[in-house]
Amino acid sequence: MRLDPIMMADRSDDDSDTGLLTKTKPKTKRPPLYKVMLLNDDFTPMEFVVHVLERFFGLNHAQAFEIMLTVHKKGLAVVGVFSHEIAETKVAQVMDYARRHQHPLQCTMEKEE
Ligand code: TYC
Repeated sequence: MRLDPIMMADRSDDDSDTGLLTKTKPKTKRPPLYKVMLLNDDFTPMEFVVHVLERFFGLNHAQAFEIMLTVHKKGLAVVGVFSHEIAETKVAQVMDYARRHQHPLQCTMEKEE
């Protein structure tokens, strides 16, 4: 049964003329993710950084130590990937905790491409 022309105007995936499928993909874009990074400095004690990684990122001691060493050697490392809201919270928690303990530790976030 053919649909009348008035109905056709509303059908973006109509294939009744050629038999070729021209369906348009429904756009359901996933929200972007954000990398949370720790930056190296010369003053924050290694044990403090390990503690921060355990406390705020749920890493075990070995994982935390390994990431701390990567930051120490390379200058920075991604410590986790989160939604915008969670990433913002992690950054704020780390920055506040470091400030309260008078360490210059820096934590930042960046959109994952
Ligand atoms: N470089 C610091 C030191 O030698 C340790 C350190 C590691 C500091 C990681 C910050 O994000 C950091 N005490």
